[in-house]
Amino acid sequence: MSVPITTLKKNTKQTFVFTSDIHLSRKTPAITQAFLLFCEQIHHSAPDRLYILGDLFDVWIGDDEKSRYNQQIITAIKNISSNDKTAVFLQVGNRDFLLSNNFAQQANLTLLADEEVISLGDCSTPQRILLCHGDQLCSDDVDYQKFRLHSRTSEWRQNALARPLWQRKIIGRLLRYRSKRAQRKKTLDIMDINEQTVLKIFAQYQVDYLIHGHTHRPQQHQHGDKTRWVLDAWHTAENSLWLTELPDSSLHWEMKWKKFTP
Ligand SMILES: [Mn+2]
Repeated sequence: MSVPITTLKKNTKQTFVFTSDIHLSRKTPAITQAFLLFCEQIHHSAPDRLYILGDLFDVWIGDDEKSRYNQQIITAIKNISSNDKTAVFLQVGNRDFLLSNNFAQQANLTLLADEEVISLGDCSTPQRILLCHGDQLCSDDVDYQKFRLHSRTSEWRQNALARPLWQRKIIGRLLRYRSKRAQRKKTLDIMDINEQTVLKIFAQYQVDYLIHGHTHRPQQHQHGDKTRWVLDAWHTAENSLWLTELPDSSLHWEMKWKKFTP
């Protein structure tokens, strides 16, 4: 298979790539194919870092589900960093929050906390960037936030993972069904980010930029002098945000979409 290679500009210092909400599932082979190709392209174009900001999988019921499908994805991600250049980082999303160390080890990636700050640019005045999946910003969705708090405790986690795989599969399906049904009753505003929560998080982490996914509403927003990038979900196109640090330490941002090949 010939792989189109994105050539990185010469003389750039570092390049980071961000993506999220791929929602990998056996039921959507076009997305799976696009993601496998994306992994190959990242391997070849060799940016310094790839960040996957949550909802890599449409559902994840535990690292112990060793299906051929999951293994194929693990192998593809592992192959990225075999170029000895690209480090891969992963945050969990609301769909795959049971992803854990075992998966991370197999895929040779680093699991990040739900909120992670990175910095880039001039060392005397680096630009600070906050990364998160984005579900924690939707604070108007009170029911979901309650579930989020509850399901992220180690007690909930241990309880859930102690159940046999077949039971977790059924529970996973049930949760997705319930969440879809609940979403139908919620207005679009409730499911979007809350502006006050965003301003609070900018202040809390003292960052200049925020990058997240989850809402599936790709956009570049300004909040005063702060910038917020929202990544798109992979419905019909691959979506990624490329951040390049130029020789003068300034940052160049580019959102890329690539339609799936039919
Ligand atoms: Mn999500």
